[in-house]
Amino acid sequence: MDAVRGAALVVASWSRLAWLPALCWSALALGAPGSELSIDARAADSPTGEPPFTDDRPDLVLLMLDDWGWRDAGFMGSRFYSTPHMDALAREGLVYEHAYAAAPNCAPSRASLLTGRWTPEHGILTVNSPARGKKGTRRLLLPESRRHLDDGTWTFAMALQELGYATAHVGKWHVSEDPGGHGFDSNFAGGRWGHPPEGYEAPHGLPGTEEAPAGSWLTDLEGDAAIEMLAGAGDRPLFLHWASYAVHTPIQAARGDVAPFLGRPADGGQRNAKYAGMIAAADRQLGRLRAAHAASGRKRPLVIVLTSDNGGLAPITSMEPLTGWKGMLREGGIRVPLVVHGAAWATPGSRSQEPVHHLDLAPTLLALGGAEPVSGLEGRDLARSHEEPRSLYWHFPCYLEGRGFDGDAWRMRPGGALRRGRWKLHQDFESGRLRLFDLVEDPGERTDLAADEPQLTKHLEDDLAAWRERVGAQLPPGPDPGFIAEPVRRSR
Ligand SMILES: [Ca+2]
Repeated sequence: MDAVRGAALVVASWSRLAWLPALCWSALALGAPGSELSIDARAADSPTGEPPFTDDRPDLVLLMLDDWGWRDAGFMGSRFYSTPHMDALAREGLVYEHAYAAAPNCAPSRASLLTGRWTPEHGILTVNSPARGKKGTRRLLLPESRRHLDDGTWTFAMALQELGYATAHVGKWHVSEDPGGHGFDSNFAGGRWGHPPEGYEAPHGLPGTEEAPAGSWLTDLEGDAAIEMLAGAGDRPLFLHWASYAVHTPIQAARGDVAPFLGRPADGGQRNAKYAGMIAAADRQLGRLRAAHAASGRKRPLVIVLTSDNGGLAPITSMEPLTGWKGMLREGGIRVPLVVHGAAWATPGSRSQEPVHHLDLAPTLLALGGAEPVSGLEGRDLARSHEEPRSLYWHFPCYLEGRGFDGDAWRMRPGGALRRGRWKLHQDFESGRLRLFDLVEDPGERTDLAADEPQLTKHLEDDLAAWRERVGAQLPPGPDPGFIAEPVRRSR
């Protein structure tokens, strides 16, 4: 990998925010469309002519892999993949075993994480059109789904920027044309693309990789860029949003990364050596970043959050005992790994079964960055203990083609879901059918308890409907008059 370290990475200039003499440490008002969000700094003293960034706030790294499944790491139970650096992070940090993405596919999930908003609030409900699959095969008309966030849409990166953080994006962006419109000072490889358009081996066709030498691999270049961002932050604390292109399709990895997995026995549906090589490459870059931070002389502590934007893609990987995969509201589509490392409250070696959500990351990272609680965000600061139960919601009024669960002709039909405590409710918008699962007893969502628990089912259905009303979620407006016939069911 040394060959790529000398690559001339073109990283956008830090100069725009090299100095923020006018930064006001009190009551920074940050406008967000349709809401009043205000940020107050709490960690730093008022500037008195001294450089304003002499505080001890941590560097914040959010490392999010793409389509990285819930069991795609040793610390999540895989015996096929090899993730020593992630496993060390998990051992030294807090693992949330019931963590959820806001959506079962890329762009809506990412838009929610960045804005702290439910998908109906920012309007990106799926990737591309909600009416996917062949014409004439969809039973319902569908509400509109936005492709991108508008430039200037509030993200918590903007708030961290206002609080004096150097803000850097590395990797896949996918929610607009340019991270620069959403609070990032610098960008490596991010844009509208949902996967590397030219593949993982150079040339990549992504901004910042133009001079990457032949034979270099994108995940390694991301690691180089991340380390460069660290150096570029100077005296300021850094927020690094490292949304790696790995491990999204195309499934490609360097020969040396694949070799250790060739011939390794399959384990619980995990058997793809190239995919294992992609995970190994990402794991190695995490290790490099931690080593670089330790060697950098930076006095700041480092907080790392490690997660994925949605479930893994079958049949490339398996989330067993969870069922379903990327694109579904079944657990395998939305439950993701989540580790918090380096925060005072993230007790080393601890594991939590509390249901948590990517909407929690904006308030959590803002608090670590010195912001007062932000009104208008529904997520919870994970630093605080929360006794009171809450519901988590998903809204996916969309069709997704592809390999469905249990032979279904669709990967996903229009529907919604709710998690509250141990319970998970699914609502199918085509039939109105409700299904209820006890995720503690039945993590694979195989035994429908709706008929056994009618009162609970009705209560959760009402809860989901009230949430839709509150956030302006649109239901399918009616039957599709162009419907002819469903696609043929696939055998499993
Ligand atoms: Ca994804």
